[in-house]
Amino acid sequence: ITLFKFISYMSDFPFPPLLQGVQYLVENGLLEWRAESVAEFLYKEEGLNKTAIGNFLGEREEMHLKILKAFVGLHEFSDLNLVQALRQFLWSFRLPGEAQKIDRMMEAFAARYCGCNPGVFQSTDTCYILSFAIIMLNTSLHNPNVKDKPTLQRFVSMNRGINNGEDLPTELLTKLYTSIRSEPFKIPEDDGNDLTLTFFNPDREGWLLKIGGRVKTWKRRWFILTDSCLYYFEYTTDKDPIGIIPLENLCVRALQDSSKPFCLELYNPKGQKIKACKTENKGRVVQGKHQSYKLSAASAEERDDWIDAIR
Ligand code: 4IP
Repeated sequence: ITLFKFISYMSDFPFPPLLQGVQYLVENGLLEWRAESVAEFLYKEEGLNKTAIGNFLGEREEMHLKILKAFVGLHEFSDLNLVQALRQFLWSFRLPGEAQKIDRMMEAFAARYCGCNPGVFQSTDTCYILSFAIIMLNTSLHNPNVKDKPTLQRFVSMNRGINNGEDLPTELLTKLYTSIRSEPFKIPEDDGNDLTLTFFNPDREGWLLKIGGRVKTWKRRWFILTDSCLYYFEYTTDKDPIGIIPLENLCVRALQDSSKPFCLELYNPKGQKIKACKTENKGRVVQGKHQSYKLSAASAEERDDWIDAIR
């Protein structure tokens, strides 16, 4: 799951990252390829990239439509007004930019809202249209580039006749308008997302030398140990790591090496290749190619401290 989060987090990933991540989990028996299971994973698992969730849910394929339906079904909208429900919904992923994707998601939302609140609207179409009107209202009221701010009267008249030819109650529209005016929608930002938090309070961090997997060159890398994972970066200030090594099932030991002093090695006691991932220069995420990771510290004391911390 940590690998998966890393993959989903890399926004420059060239193919739909969540799809690859989900496939990885399914192939390794960590997730069932059923709409309900995938939806629950996307809904509950913390630290996933919400832009990626939005794109994934907006896909047109049949399985994605089912997952979208199941995902929306996990939201409880009973007794919430439409703005409250939209606040909850729009916080659970980031709405994609593509019109057709937005359309599919808002249709699913409207169907769920009406299912939870029978009798509020005459049809799901009404709910769908009003939801769009509210999202547009939010932009008009809170985007500083929009100079002409719609009044309540304009909002009410814009929505005339949308309830199967009839008007919606003015009290309802007033309530929704006031709520949006006093508080804009909170949109999840994926910049500075949870991985930054992950690195905020590490178990240990510092410079180490690391030798390459295939090409045996030593590179100085900034290592962060946290969450049972070892991350390495080119610079201390980098936001994105070059690589991530989940430490589960690995062992660590001190090692003598003829070329570098104070070495330690991460290895798999079963002799298998280590499961890790890294980014190539163009931001593509690939699997690591290390049989073991050989690292060199600046002193014997630092080496031993790393070994203790990793253990
Ligand atoms: C590279 O050598 C670097 O040592 C890489 O380290 C390493 O990747 C590569 O291993 C190795 O070929 P050159 O830069 O001299 O080509 P880094 O990614 O820290 O820059 P790892 O997997 O250690 O990160 P392979 O196995 O990808 O070839």
